[in-house]
Amino acid sequence: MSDTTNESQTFSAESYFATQPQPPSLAADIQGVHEFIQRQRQANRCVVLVTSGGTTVPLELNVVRFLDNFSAGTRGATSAEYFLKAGYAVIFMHRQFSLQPFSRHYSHTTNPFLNFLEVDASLPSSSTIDTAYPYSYDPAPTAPTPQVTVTLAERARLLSVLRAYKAVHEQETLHMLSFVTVNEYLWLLRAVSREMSVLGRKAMYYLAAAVSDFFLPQQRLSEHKIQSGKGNLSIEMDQVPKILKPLVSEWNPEGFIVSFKLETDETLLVPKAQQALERYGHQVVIGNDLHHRKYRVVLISPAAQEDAANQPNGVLASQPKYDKFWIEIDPNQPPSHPKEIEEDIINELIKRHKAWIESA
Ligand code: PAZ
Repeated sequence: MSDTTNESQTFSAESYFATQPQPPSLAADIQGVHEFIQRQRQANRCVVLVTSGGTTVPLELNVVRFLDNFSAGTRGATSAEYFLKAGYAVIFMHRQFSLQPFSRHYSHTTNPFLNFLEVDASLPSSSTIDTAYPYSYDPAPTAPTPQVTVTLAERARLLSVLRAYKAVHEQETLHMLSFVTVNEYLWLLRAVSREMSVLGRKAMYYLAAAVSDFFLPQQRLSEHKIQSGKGNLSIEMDQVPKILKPLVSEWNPEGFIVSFKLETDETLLVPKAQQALERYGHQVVIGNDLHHRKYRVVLISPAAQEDAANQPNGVLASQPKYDKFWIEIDPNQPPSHPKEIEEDIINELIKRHKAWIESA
């Protein structure tokens, strides 16, 4: 099928929000964010918005097919835990069903939690129990209650994850929001950013989600499933507006903003990250390449400018415009105590955020 779509246009953030539909759940989502931020303000906490996971771009209104962006949500979920550990309150805005703080340790693909559970050996064998109570939550009252325990080797780790998880719940410092499409992501980002502006410099943005650069405006979407059988499919997509621009200049100019740049060609990391800083004027761009992202990243930020008055001859030598700060860990981590690069990234960012608040 040939489905050549016409009339592509360039969307500014303003024209995007004027023409693309607001998600039905937005008002309720933002009410929850508003209340969360009020509580954190009263507790005098810094709040970080962590975005995580990939966005989709539907190709049909009744969606069967969509374009997706690569991201498991590991960076975001792991980073959120380190922010929480450091005393930050976290708004975790993630792609539905991607990894989440704490539960990520027992992801069904890499580390299924059922592998760490065992049934009390004094009871009948598991096959007997299964036959007696298949998937039942209500065993017969006369039957002995099966005792499920965690394997000895996993107890220490589970305990520390569980304690951190319970503490966060008790303190109510984690607020979850989810999106699927790039449209939901953009509407949420704008609304959450505006809510966070009351925090002034105490607001941090950690934009780790992998956001599509292209989308199909609602007005050009086919209502029903695109039919095959008529040859090639050709779709012209529009560019997603550069959302960092209004975030930095309008929605929360006081916020400490950290964006990510993902490349597959490592030589592009530094120039592309510098280009993003130049264009948007925010605080940090973290460059990472697809294959080494778990072991090596580079933080690019505007260079601190020397004051000419402090120079002996009152003249400044030409200064670099950007600082580069590499963070690396050994890729061969011991399985019992693996170091996570996010720990070092978050420590560095918190140091810089503190300086940013103090320099106000
Ligand atoms: O979620 P994950 O751990 O699999 O991947 C993280 C990442 C590579 C998506 C993230 O670090 C990142 O670079 N996000 C921004 C991607 C972008 O340039 O749009």
